[in-house]
Amino acid sequence: MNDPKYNLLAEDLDKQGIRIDAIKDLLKKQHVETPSWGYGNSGTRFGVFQQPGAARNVDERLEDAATVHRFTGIAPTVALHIPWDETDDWDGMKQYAAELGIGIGAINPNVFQAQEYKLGSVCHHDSNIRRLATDHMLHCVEIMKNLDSKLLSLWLADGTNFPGQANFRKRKRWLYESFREVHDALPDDTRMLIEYKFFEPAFYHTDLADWGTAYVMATKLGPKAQVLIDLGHHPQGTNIEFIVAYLIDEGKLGGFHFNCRKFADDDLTVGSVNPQELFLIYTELVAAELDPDTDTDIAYMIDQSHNLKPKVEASIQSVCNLQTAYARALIVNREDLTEAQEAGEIIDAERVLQRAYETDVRPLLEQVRLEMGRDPDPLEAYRKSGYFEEISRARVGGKSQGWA
Ligand code: PSV
Ligand code: MN
Repeated sequence: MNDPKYNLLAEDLDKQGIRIDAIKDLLKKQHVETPSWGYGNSGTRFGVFQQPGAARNVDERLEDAATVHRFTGIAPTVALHIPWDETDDWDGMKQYAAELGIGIGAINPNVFQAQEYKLGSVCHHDSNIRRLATDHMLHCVEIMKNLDSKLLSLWLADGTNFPGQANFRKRKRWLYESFREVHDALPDDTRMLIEYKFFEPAFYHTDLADWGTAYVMATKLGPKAQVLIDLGHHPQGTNIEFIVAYLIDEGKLGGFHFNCRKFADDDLTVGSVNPQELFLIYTELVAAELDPDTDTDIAYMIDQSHNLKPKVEASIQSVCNLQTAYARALIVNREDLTEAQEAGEIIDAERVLQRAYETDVRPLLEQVRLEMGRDPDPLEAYRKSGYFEEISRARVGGKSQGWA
């Protein structure tokens, strides 16, 4: 028997002409990728903290990602960062991931950590460094082929810290030259996602500073290039839902990195500080998803590497927050919204959104999880499973993966 709260919600939606079964189907198809780098020890630039049970190697990172999927049911892939997740046995990795019940998602080249990249990677004034960075990206394209990955996710730390430090226009052209080579090496059924960041680690300028710069590059490169929005990478006050709508309408939104911009390097829980903003972002995403004339293929990924919260729990919490935002956006009464918009009724339009946002979607999500064969409360179920105690006991020694 269904929970009475679920039945009430179904009735209310039905009265509005919204079919709960269709919503449940979409919720069951939701796909959120988690990052391998979210499972190893990490920190801030002031220090790296050791967490009990933190993954020490790529196998353990895959195991944690699979655990998040086991309890949430909607996180079936893991993104890799190269060279952090480099191996000489890609087939073995693919097989191990499959045994764990997950697949490999986006491949993220790292052209920011090696000493050579101190003054930039593909925007460096020295052509040897640019070659090194481009070759690394091409190497990642080969890895994609080995792993059947369809996404190359590119973020550059390139930028400058001082006026006059470098020639902006030359850097722009070098960036394009390198991305051109990478774009052309990509198999036709794959995409490169271009991620921008307004600041950090460079603070005077960054070479891909905002959605506009990423959009120009993606457009010049061609159909295999799209823009990736990382929620952490904007100036405070930016209206991200507008960027989402704009890029979707241009066919150029390819991916998302979810987190929270209250923390500069993007590592806070998505939806914890500003759940309403997340709901408004999802409202735009769902609008496109429901529009038969709009073709979207957006890769939803979390980009968080927690150093205070236990990592697997934080990932489960984040995935569940995304599920909540999606559910709320799905129950927006689109007809009423359009009617209010077209009548110029601002208060009514806002009330349509509020009605969905203020709805308690927990009974719906619990029902969906039960129907998917999962526990209705993924976090509690994880806590009771003993996984954390087991990894805390087993994973001693080893070292943190990237930031130490
Ligand atoms: C950079 O801040 C970023 O958002 C990029 O996506 C990186 O690949 C990731 O974080 C991990 O450092
Ligand atoms: Mn990111």
